[in-house]
Amino acid sequence: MTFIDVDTLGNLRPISKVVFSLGSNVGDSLEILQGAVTQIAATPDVIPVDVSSVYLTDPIGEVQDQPDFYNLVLVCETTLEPATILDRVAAIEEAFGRTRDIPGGPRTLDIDIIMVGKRERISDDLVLPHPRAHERAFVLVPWLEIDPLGELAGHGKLTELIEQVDLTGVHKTDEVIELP
Ligand code: PH2
Ligand code: MG
Ligand code: MG
Repeated sequence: MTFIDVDTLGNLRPISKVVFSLGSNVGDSLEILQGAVTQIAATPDVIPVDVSSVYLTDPIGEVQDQPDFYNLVLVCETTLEPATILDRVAAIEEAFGRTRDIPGGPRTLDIDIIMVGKRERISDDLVLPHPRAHERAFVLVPWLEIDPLGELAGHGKLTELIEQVDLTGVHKTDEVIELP
C-alpha cells in the first residue's frame, strides 16, 4: 500500500522551507520589522517556523554613508510559488513606505527572499538562491542562530559559510520580535 503523509503535502503542492532576510535603517526600524514579520506570518499558506534575534549591522556595499541596519532572518514553510511570495513581499515593503531612491541605500524596509527550498530561478525580478546571501554576515549570522543545521542551496552548510565571512560588523541586540 502506498502511504501518503498528509503532513508533508498541501493540496499536493510540496512544502518548501523559505528563508527571508529583513532589513531597515530608516524610521522606527524595530516597529517596522515587527510589523513586517507579522504580515509575512499572516500570509495564507505561509507558516512561520522561527525568527532570529535583531542584529545591528554595519552597512555593506557601495553606500557606506548611511545609518547602521537592523537585520533579522525569518524561516517559514510554504506551498506558495516563488513568484507569489515575491508579490507578497513587494506589497509588504510598499505598505511600510519602501522607497527605492538609491540602489543599496537607506530604506524603511527591505525583505529579501534568500531561498525557497532547493528552487533555482533566474529572472529579472528574482534570483534564487539569493546571489549574495553566502557572503553576507548579516544574513548568515541570524540564520545560523535559529537554524544550526541550515544549508544554503547550492552553497552548503551555514556553519561552513560563516567561516568565510567577516563577522565584525554584526552585533546581536536584546530586542525581541514576536511570532504571532
Ligand atoms: N542591505 C542592503 C545594502 N547593505 N547592509 C546591511 N548591513 N544590512 C542590509 O540589510 C543591507 C546592507 C541592500 O538591500
Ligand atoms: Mg537587500
Ligand atoms: Mg531587496
